[in-house]
Amino acid sequence: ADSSAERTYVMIKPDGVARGLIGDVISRFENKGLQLVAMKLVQVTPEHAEKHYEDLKSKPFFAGLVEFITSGPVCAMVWKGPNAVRIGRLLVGATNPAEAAVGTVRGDLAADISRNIVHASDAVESANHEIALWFKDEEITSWDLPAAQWICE
Ligand code: DGT
Ligand code: DGI
Repeated sequence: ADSSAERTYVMIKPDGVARGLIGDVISRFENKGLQLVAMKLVQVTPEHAEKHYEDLKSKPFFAGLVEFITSGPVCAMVWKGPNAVRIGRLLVGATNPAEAAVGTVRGDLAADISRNIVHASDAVESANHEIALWFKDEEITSWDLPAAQWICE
């Protein structure tokens, strides 16, 4: 498989949008060398939020998580590039901002686990599942990153 074609689902949550951090988060992904192939602002419904977080249904914080994620628009994106999933998780940092390394989105910009600004898929399989949940095929663009030859061999 061509690892340069790997894609990941990244979402700036309502706290990140409300705090004016969309540009900061996007810059980090652009500067790293990943390619933005789809993006939209979405007011999430509770049904859709429950699907996105279905793995966490049994957690005590599930209701609060759904309430939070539906409380304002999110910025839904698909990023592409070599090891996009792993690199996305690296840029985002540990789930708990109190444990996230400085230099990551959560390490630099967040303080509480329930307001951690951004989501990034944790595996290739979940990325494919999440991309299909959030985007129609025709919403995902295909374009050439002019700098690609300077980013990967
Ligand atoms: P994400 O990107 O929001 O799907 O989260 P992940 O993949 O970084 O973290 P994951 O799937 O291991 O855990 C899901 C959520 O469960 C996480 O955002 C916070 C919560 N969680 C995980 N481990 C703990 C824990 O030890 N204590 C508490 N209170 N919550 C936890
Ligand atoms: O993939 P992550 O977002 O890093 O983490 P996850 O899939 O384990 O959890 C999804 C989100 O749920 C996470 O980003 C923040 C929230 N969350 C996780 N654990 C807790 C939590 N929210 C609260 N209030 N309390 C938690 O323990």
